[in-house]
Amino acid sequence: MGTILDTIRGPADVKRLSIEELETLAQEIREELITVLSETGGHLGPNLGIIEVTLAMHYVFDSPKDRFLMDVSHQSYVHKLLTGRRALVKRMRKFGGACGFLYRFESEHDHHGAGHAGTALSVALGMATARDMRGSKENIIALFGDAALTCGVSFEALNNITHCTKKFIGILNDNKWSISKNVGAISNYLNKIITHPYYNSLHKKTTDVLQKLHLGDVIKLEKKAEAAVKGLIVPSSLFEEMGLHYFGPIDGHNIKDLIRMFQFAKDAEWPVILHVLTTKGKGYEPALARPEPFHGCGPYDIKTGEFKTSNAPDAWNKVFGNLITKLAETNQKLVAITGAMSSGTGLSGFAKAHPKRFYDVGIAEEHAALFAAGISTMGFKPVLAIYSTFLQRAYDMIIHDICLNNLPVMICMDRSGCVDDGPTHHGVFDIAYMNPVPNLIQMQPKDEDEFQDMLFTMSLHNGPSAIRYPRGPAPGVKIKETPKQLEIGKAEVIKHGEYSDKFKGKRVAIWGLGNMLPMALETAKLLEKDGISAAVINPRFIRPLDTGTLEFLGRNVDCIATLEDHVLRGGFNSIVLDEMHKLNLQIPLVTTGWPDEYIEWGSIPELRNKHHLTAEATARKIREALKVKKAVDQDRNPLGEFATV
Ligand SMILES: Cc1ncc(C[n+]2csc(CCOP(=O)(O)OP(=O)(O)O)c2C)c(N)n1
Repeated sequence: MGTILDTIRGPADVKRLSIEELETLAQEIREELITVLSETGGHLGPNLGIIEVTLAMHYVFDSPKDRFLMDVSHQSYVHKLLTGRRALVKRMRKFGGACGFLYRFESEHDHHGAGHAGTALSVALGMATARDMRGSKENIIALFGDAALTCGVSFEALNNITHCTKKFIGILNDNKWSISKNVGAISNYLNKIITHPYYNSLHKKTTDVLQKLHLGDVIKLEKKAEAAVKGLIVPSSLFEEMGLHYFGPIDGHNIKDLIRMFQFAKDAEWPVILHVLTTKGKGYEPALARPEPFHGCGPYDIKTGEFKTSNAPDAWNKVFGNLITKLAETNQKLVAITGAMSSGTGLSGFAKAHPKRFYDVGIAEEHAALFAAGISTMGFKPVLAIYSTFLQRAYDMIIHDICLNNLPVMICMDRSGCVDDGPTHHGVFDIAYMNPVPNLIQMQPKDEDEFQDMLFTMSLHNGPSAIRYPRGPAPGVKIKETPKQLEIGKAEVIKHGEYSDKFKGKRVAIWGLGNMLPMALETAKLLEKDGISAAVINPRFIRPLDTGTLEFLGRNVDCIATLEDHVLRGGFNSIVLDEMHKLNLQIPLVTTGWPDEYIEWGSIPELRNKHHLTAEATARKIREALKVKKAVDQDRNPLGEFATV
């Protein structure tokens, strides 16, 4: 027998259901998500928690005319299922499948793509303001989590709402969890509301009143009526003082109550904040028991909730966590700071081992960078561990506070390079944005052991330093007992080539940055089969670049190649090209990296293949470059000899 979910082609099909049918549909969606995500992985916990809220939103409002904004938008899977994207959701985050976030180019129901936290309220306010300017009537609804209130930008929006519009609907989805347990004073404040004796005693009364507000009633929210409803709901001075009309807490799993409250908000002529309580992972025992790993997870066994793991070596983030925890044992000045990503950055172990030197500041990268700057001025060594993509938020603080003041902050950029989440999460801009900043050194390790040496070197460096490393398994090399201090700005020649005249015209030096070094070695092997001699270099330092090694090689080979897990525009290659120009090295530069576009989601091998980040493609380009150089040199020199550079 077909399910109700089978009949849902779009929001119109949701609107014709009874409450009982909506409740059945909620259950079917739960089962669908648990099953699909057990194969694909994805944001299971947040989506299981938001099913009833999303159903009620589609029941009351008219998407796509009415606009739904979702903060981070990792909780948008249910919305996708209700807007004709069930087949895409079955291939969640896979190459050619659904984007794991709202994505404007995927559906007319997605009005703003996001993946970073704290954007929904401001974008929604922009839309509401534009609606008022053009005189149209659509509803703008911003759904944001309790952890979005740890982002300063959310407060910038709240502060601005009454100044811009009279009609605005915010739904605060409070499940007490960020990825880990939510932190900070706002979180405590929300908890106070929930545990307020008022709430418990009045909750039943509230529900009774809501029952009386008949479905389909158009409630004209006169001041009196508002007061009547509000009297039964715990007041919140935080929102009220900002001129916002707060209603809550509301049971976020009671579809009937939600529909009535949303209808009420729809008819209100004031900015409204609805405080909805939900349970992350609702309906799936393993996700309830372990909300943190099930926030965003890989494939799992449905019955046991165990994750399907591979035998790959430890991931870079885990290696980082272990190394920095170990380093903090001997260096009592090390302090680790995370912006709500303690497990993601691998710092959970550090938090346990050194609780007095660990700070989770919430989703507040700008604050985290300033906080680190402050700490560093008092003789401590802050380790600012933030994903490359989220660090974009703190760029001004890096330039204006950390580097201008030449402060010894260790900036550790996880997820540098492409990741499977897609364009919101790729860390492919950090070389470009770090390169122009004075005083900063930046590096990337080739393996775990060098990672240890680099962290050690950073811990001894008396100025700002940054290190980038990717997502996924590290190579799996053994880490030596005692780290070694590296010479700043010195590259490592992994393999020398033949530089003699015997190979003239057939010599290349390949610089493989960090996780691209194995591809550089593979490229060298392919070229050697054709009699081309290839040197392979591990740059170690992006800034300062080892210009001595570059010059030596540049004067002894016929072509230089760079490989990087970063966009080509402004990437490592452009630093090399710049130096080649200064050194007057007139030989071709072959570049491999990501093109000048937003890269989609999918597995890393699929993405690399599609965008030609492969050894084969690099070798092909090098052969071409050598051919062109030969032709040009012969043209320049009628005797047919190669011009020496
Ligand atoms: C700027 C930024 N920093 C960090 C993250 C990583 N992140 C993704 S979801 C999330 C927690 C969101 O919690 P909340 O807003 O309460 O929504 P919930 O997951 O509970 O539904 C975090 C920290 C991010 N997406 N953006």
